[in-house]
Amino acid sequence: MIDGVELIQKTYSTMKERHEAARKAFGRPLTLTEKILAAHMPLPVDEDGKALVRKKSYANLFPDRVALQDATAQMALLQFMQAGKKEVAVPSTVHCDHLISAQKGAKPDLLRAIDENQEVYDFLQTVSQKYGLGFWKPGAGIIHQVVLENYAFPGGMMIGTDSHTPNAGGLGMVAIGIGGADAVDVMAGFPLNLRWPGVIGVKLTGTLSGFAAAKDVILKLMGILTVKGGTNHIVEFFGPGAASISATGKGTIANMGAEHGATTSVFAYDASMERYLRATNRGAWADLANAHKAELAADPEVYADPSKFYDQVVEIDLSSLDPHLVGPHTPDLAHPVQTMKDTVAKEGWPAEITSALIGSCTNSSYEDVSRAASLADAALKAGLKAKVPFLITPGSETIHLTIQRDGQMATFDKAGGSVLANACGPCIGQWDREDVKKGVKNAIVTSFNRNFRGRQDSNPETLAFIGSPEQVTAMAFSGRLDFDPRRDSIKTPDGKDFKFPAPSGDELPKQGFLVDKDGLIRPPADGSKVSVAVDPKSKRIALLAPFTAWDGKDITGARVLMKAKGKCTTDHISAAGKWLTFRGHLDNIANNTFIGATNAFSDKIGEGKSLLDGSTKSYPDVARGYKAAGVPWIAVGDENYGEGSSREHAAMQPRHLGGKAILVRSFARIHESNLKKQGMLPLTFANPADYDKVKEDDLVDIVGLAALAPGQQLTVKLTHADGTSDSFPVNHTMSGEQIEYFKAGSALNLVAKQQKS
Ligand code: MIC
Ligand code: SF4
Repeated sequence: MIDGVELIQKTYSTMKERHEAARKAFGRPLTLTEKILAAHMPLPVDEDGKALVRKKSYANLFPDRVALQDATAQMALLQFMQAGKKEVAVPSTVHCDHLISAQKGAKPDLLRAIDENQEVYDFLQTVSQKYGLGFWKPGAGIIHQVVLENYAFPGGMMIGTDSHTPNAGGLGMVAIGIGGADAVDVMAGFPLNLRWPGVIGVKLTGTLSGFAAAKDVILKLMGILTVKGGTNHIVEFFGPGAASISATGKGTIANMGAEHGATTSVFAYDASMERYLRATNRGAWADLANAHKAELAADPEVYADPSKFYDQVVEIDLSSLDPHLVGPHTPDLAHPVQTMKDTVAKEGWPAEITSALIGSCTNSSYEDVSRAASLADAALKAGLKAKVPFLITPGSETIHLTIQRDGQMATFDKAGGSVLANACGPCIGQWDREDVKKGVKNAIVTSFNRNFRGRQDSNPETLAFIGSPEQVTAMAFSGRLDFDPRRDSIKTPDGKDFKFPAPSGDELPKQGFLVDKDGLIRPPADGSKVSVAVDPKSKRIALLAPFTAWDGKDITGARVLMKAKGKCTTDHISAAGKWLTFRGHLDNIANNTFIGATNAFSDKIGEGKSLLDGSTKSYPDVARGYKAAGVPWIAVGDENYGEGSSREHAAMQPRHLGGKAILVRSFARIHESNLKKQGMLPLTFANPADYDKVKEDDLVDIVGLAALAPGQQLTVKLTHADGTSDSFPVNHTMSGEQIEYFKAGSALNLVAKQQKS
């Protein structure tokens, strides 16, 4: 299997010719998105020269790489084992980052994680060895940072079983977050079947200065696009301002694009990417990219008249951009920091913060850490220390070693900060928080990307706000949620007023990176002798049994297990935190199904009524009761259902517990695709107001399945408890192939069937 510079050469070798074909097919100049996608599909025209792809139709794409993180890799690789392949068809890596929880600091936390998760790490390592995947050990770093440092390249395409895979867009790659079953397709040599995206152009003008950081670009954009504004679009950044942002800053912007729902975000190749490639020992890649500059940007006509080629154009002037905070509970509630004083008072939010956390996959570059450390250093020199717990998560061992050498770590240490393991830790709820009890209202600030209720510390009363590492660091010293470092000062121990200077720091280390040499275990040339041990009694890993195929009939007499009110993210459907333990064991993790969802009939969280006996129980218990009694059920949701994570558990668990369909106002992209893969029917109300017709005691029929076809509506019939009924049309977006998944019981059943025949 080719990798490294040869892989790039291969991709670049046919790029020009494919772009030309795509230009002909579309009959116009191309955006960067279209160029990269066209370079990763069989020629984008049919024999008559007609375009094979149209907006909203599905394209077959062949990504260059696959990356999996430990919490999603378990289920993905369990499925891959069923696909009957000898080895992965494209270069793939596994990264151990999500299962390390933050308790006492980097070293002890890592040792404890290795001990506690031994069984899972052993499983992932042996599967990797057997099927030819690279295995990045726990402690090596967070998937997206490691990918940026080692694998991402301009004009490339990758997929990752994590929603923040778009981070690699900072290096000009189309990097898409997907569920495990989609990754299995690509690792098995099949294409990624992707809905052809629209393209949103974001023009950046001016340059960042003072406290404004790359993070503020995406925080501002979140306020504009909201959590669903990017859905089924790729966001393409361009303009003079784009070139002024470092490659890792671009990574931050692309990473958090997951929060507005975009398929991914991407930047054109420029000097900042060249600098980053050279600093990470990939000079030969930069030389290749330099030789293909025109192919690694949109056609000039697009930049000359953006509104003609992009579906939507947003303009952000970096010179007048204010530092922002977003939150609480949703990443699209954007506040310029100077407005926080009034907003905090008006909303009754706690004015004091209880913790400040920087780092994570989104913001842990050398530049981020250096700029944050410059503020900590200035505060230290004025005699100040962090007022609240100040936690720092480096993104990779390479960053960790480098900031240890260059002194930023010592600065954080002196300021009272704690450097955690190179892992997800508090960002995914792996935070053993002892300072604030559950149920106590409090505010925290992070430089992460997610702030759903309960996400970091499982406390629904924690109000989490997101800002740049610079803003969060300044707040760690002031201790206040309404602190604007450009305006406010802090009293020093000797009674003076200390005002932060503007942050400063090197984009890249002057002495180069201290590279982590031990993080990766490469697979042997022939892994066929490696045996993958799964203890049948294990509580953490269980081999999968295939889901049952469709019985050819309409669904009749189904119950409404759950009707969600408001936000129902993947965290609400399949919680993380302590539940990460069971990511390789479908039946055990199913015990968290919908425990975070708000019941639209009672406003209670995580519980509903069983129509078998009228009792109120936790959703998983109600579902198990229905399954045992042979009663089918559906779940109902509102807008952007399944927002957030790529975890396919949120689709597999309902399926495992006997669910037949998920009926909502709208879906988040990855989750909708995961449902299709697992043989669940993802349906949307043709008329959104019909959501209100669904009652707790209804019997539900889904009619028309025998004629299921792309674009064809189905009918939902509700029989209410009082004998009256309602019936309305529902939509689906399944392609012909995806309908076959439903019929076979799952996509994997189909692959296994094809493999046998
Ligand atoms: C997240 O940030 O929510 C996660 C945890 O990284 C998820 C993946 C998971 O649930 O394991 C994601 O973003 O896809
Ligand atoms: Fe890990 Fe958080 Fe990044 Fe997800 S968003 S990959 S949990 S650091």
